[in-house]
Amino acid sequence: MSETTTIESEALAAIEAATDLSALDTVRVAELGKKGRVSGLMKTLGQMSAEERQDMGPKLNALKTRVAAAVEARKTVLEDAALEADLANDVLDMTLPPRREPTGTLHPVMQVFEEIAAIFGDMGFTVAEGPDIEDDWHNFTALNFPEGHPARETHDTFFFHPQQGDKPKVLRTHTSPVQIRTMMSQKPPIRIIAPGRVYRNDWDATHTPMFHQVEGLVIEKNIHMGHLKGCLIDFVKAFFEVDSVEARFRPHFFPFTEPSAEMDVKYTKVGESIEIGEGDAWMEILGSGMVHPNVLRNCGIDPDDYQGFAFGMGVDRLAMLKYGMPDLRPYFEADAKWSRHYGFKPWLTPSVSGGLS
Ligand code: 2NM
Repeated sequence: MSETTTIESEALAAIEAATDLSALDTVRVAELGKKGRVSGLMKTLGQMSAEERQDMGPKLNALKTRVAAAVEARKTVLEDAALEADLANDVLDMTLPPRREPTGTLHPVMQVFEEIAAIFGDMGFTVAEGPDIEDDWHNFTALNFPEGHPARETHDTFFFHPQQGDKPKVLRTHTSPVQIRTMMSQKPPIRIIAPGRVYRNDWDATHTPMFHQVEGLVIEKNIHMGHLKGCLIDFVKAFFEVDSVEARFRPHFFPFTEPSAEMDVKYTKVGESIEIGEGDAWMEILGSGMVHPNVLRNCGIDPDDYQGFAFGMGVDRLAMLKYGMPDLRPYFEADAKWSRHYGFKPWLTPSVSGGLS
């Protein structure tokens, strides 16, 4: 009997002394487990006489119950203490944003659209838009492409099936029809850029059947080639975020401008990437020219009163140049890894004063 009292008092002391749940469980196993001391006492019942068993059975059972109850009681205390400790540590930072930052990104082409709009916006241009499906007149005729003129064939046009003998509609091959619509519907002075998708039936390593352009148009009194050059040099400096750019305007032909010029800028190759502004090689960056008098007349503007300049650039290639993307194909593959690498935070709107990129 004294052995049972010793075991009980030792067990209860060990239970009280357990300071965490795993220490308590060690005590429980040592006393109540299969090979535990209390279980050992229970096994002695088997060797007892019937009378002894009648006396000791209830006593040992009661002891086992008391020890088990002590374990449960201690467990509750320790669990409560653990919860209190967790709650004390679990500080809620009310300054954290209520939503996680979005994981989606802005496509580099859209970022470059925004940057270009910010730069020309600072120079007093507004953004104009028009339909992707155009008629022959807005896409070609008004722009001084004569019927059957070979320049029409250089555009690899996508034609729709003609409806009731009409001339077929086309997917616009450039955003110039937006300039035509603007000149038809607004009085000068005009300063617009037209960003958007354009379509040509051409698909190889450097051409996709849909690509992105920004064109621009200025119509005012006494506008000349000097305005064109100053405007475009300022644009290139702002876009590539450099203090100086060496540029040249190389004569070219477009049906809708006269004279026409392509703008080249000096660049340097630094390893795999390219730095625009200075260097030993020329890179073509955009097309431009003084709006052809026929185009002005087609839109109801008297070329003796108003002159204008216009320009156009391929945004996909500008984005590749600025952001060091070596390949055009991933633009259209929606690869999340590529988007995370080259994409932009969609809530950071570019501005010339606040930072473009
Ligand atoms: C270019 C290059 C040069 C252009 C001309 C016109 C319009 F409508 F005023 F005649 N819009 N865009 C133009 C001029 C576009 O893209 C390479």
